[in-house]
Amino acid sequence: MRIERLELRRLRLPLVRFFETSFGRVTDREFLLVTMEDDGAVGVGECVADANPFYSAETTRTAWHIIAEFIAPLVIGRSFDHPREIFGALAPIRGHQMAKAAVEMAAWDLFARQQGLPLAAVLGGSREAIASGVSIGIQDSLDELVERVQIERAAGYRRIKIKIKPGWDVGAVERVREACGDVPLMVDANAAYRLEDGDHLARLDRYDLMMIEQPLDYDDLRDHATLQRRLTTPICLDESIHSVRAADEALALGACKIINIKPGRLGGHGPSIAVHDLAAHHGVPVWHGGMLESGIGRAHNIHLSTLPNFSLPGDVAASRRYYAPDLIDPEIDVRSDGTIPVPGGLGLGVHLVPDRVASATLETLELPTRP
Ligand code: OSB
Ligand code: MG
Repeated sequence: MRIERLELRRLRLPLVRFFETSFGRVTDREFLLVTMEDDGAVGVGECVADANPFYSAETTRTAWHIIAEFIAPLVIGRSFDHPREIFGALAPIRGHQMAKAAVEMAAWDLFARQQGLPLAAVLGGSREAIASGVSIGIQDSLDELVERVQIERAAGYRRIKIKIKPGWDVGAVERVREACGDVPLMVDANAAYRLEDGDHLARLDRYDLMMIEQPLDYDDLRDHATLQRRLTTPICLDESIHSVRAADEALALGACKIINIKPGRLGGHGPSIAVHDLAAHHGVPVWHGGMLESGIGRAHNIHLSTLPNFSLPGDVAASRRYYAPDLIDPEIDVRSDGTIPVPGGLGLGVHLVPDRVASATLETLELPTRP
């Protein structure tokens, strides 16, 4: 595979429904698409950085800068035998995992198409459908929260995650348990608590939650390890697992019992497979997180979720929960049993609808830039 050209595109899409986490409410989503070309073959990746640096330090504009000025010169005109070489080729650039992932993942799609294979096969996955869960944001009232949980359960989703923050935590879980019984339930705090809140968080232990995701600070493994010893509920780490090494340290410290894998947070499919394998080696299950992706990122997530240690339902749900219409055709849909079939065909197995992409586009850049 020889990377001839990249196209960078910044887009914005309105969300079907607002999404609120401990770091705020969003009503639309800004993201980048990276298109990679080699001799007429094309691969696409999505950069999951947001317009703001609240979930991670990266933004759509830092990713644009890093891809255009630093990543493109390292890959354009170069040949790679396999896309797993790309992340290593980007090692001179410190951090900026989401920028790296967008390019790396486009290369996996391109490579799979050139090989005449579905992306899942190239990634090493085998299942033909994935188990799907949903992430439900903070609502305006507990009644609305219960209503959302009921709607998603009726749609078939295999587990429910609710976002929590101080003031919207134990009471919200109690209310959902009262109204919805023993649904498979977990919570995600997006780093909203401190170790001093340990006694308060331990009140969640009585609700039989599958896990509590990222209760403490985004880069804090030590306090998570301390907190895990005080909780019976398993801790799952999201934000903290920003590299294969961080995963290794978290497992060594006992900072978590479950890992959320997001290829954007780790630098692409290559490092995600490494974390998947490492967790499996420790007997730790993983599941696939979500970043409110458009159809391109969503399709990448589905293919990656076919690896064997993705043994818990993830946050990869149907397109229509997010965008109407999505950028791709056909959309990603969930079946009534809560599974999503892996798109067939070559590479991602989905295609962009050009006029939808055009109307969502804010700016584009071709690399190398034309004189
Ligand atoms: O913490 O998992 C998270 C969305 C944006 C940023 C961070 C997170 C999320 C979600 C939504 O929970 C997952 C999804 O439905 O895509
Ligand atoms: Mg999370």
